[in-house]
Amino acid sequence: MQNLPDGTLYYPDFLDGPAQELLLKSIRDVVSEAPLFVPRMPKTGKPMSVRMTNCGPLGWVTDKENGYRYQAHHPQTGKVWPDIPKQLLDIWQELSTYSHPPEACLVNYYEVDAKMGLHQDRDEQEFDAPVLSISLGDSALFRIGSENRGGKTTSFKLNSGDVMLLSGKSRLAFHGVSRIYPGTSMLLKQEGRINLTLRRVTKAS
Ligand code: MD3
Ligand code: FE
Repeated sequence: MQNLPDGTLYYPDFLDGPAQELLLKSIRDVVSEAPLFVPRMPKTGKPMSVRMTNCGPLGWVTDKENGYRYQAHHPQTGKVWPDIPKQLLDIWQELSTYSHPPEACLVNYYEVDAKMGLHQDRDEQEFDAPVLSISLGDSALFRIGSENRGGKTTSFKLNSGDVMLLSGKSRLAFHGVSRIYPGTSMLLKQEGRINLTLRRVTKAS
C-alpha cells in the first residue's frame, strides 16, 4: 500500500463475502436494538451527515449541549448499548495485539452523500490501544494525514470487507471520509456504507 502513515496496517478484503454477510446480520440486530441517531456538533448543534449507533459497554455520542463523549446509554432510548458481536471481538483478538477487549464499537452509516470531515479521535483515555476499522457496503474515499492539521494527506479507497488497524503515530492522525461511491457493493440492500470502529476507551488497570 502507498505511503500509509507509520502505524497504519491495512488488510484489504480481510472479510470474505460470507463473513461480511454474517457481520451485517449482527449489525442489523444492533441497529434494531439501538437505532441510528443523528449526531450533532458541540455548541452549534449542526447535524453531521453520518448517522451513528454503538455496541459495547460504552458508546460515542455528541450533541449541542454536552459535546463529544462516551456514555453507557443510547441518547434516545436511554438503554444500555447492545453487546459487541463475538465475530468482532474475535477480529480484535486476532489483529489488535492489545491484551484487553474493546469497550466501544461505533457504527457509522453513510448515505451516498454523507462525508466525514478531517478530525482526530481523542475522546478516549487510552491512546496506546489501537483503533480497528471495518468497512461494509459501498466503497469510500478515505483520507489520512499526520498528527498536525494541515500536513499532507494521502487518500485511498476503502472497500467492503477491508480492515484497517491504527496504532502508534497513526492513532492520532487526522483522517476523514471525502466521498462514497454508490453502486460499488451489493452487500447492503440499499446504497450506502457502514463503518465499524472498535475502540478501547478507558485505561486498562
Ligand atoms: C485514523 N471513521 O469513526 S474509519 C471515526 O470510515 C472515523 O467511518 C471513518 O473516522 C469511517 O472516527 C474512518 C478509519 C479510521 C478510524 C479511526 C481512526 C481511521 C483512524 C482513528 C485514528 C486514526
Ligand atoms: Fe475518526
